[in-house]
Amino acid sequence: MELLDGRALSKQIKSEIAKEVDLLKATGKDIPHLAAILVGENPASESYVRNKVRSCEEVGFESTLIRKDESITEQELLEIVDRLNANDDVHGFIVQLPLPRHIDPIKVTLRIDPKKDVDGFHPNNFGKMAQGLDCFLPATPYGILLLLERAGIETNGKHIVVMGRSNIVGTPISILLSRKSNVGNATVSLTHSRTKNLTEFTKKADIIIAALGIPEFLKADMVKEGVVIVDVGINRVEDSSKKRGYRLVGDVDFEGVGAKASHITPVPGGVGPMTVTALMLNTLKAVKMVD
Ligand code: BQF
Repeated sequence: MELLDGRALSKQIKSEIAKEVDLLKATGKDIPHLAAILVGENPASESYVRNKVRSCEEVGFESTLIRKDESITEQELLEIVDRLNANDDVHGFIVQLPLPRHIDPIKVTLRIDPKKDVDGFHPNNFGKMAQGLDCFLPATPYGILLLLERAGIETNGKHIVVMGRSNIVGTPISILLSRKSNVGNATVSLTHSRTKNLTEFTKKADIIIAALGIPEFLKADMVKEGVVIVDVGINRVEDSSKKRGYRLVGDVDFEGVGAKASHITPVPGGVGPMTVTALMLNTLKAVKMVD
């Protein structure tokens, strides 16, 4: 079994981005600037936003974190989005999800200028993605494509089973992998909570993308020998032996499935870092779009 080391690959791609930023700086071009809006105090969201700010520092981007109390109204949040849309100093921005229940994430996403939508969640970008047009790809699917590409994993003609149909992972990655393109040309089965006989699909899969959000759901007896596993899950499970009181596990039983897999992403250190790096690539793309 070979580990698909997202942390190592991220580091490499970030050093490539840093070189490009040095070149931008040397030629008097704009320094890429990413802004993030964080509402409330969800510990996981705080850690994700910290990762993004730290990555900006590593690649030489400017970053701005806008923190708001969870009592902020939807209208106030929309006004911040308008302000960032109009601010020429900010090339791209994200609204960290999830949002408090009284704020409609769809309404907020629709308000983001598609040219600054570095998360690729606006229907304008999603539609372009589905049609194979140039756009911001959603960060996690983009990170997965980079990981498969750089690891030299062939997708052409392969049977890929995607588990989970969310708008941010399962649905877009299934579209991307079936496109007529590099790291595409696969035959994709998109499975979900209503899929009957799931194991009949997973046992035939050459590659499995697990993004269903259930800790250690995929077991060894559900996969064939030599399968490639991409584990998108990030689940906190109680663990009193850790000083934080929990540990992170994916949607895949790493020990059992890993023993049969040809390649597998670890959690942490697999898809997660690639997601953040893909966001950096989208921000670099956003700068190039303005000048
Ligand atoms: C790692 C995310 C679910 C819902 C909203 C590195 C991240 C995570 C893990 C990270 C994620 C997940 C992010 C690791 C951003 C990925 O070492 O394994 C980085 O920061 N992520 C997010 O912004 O929103 C989410 C998952």
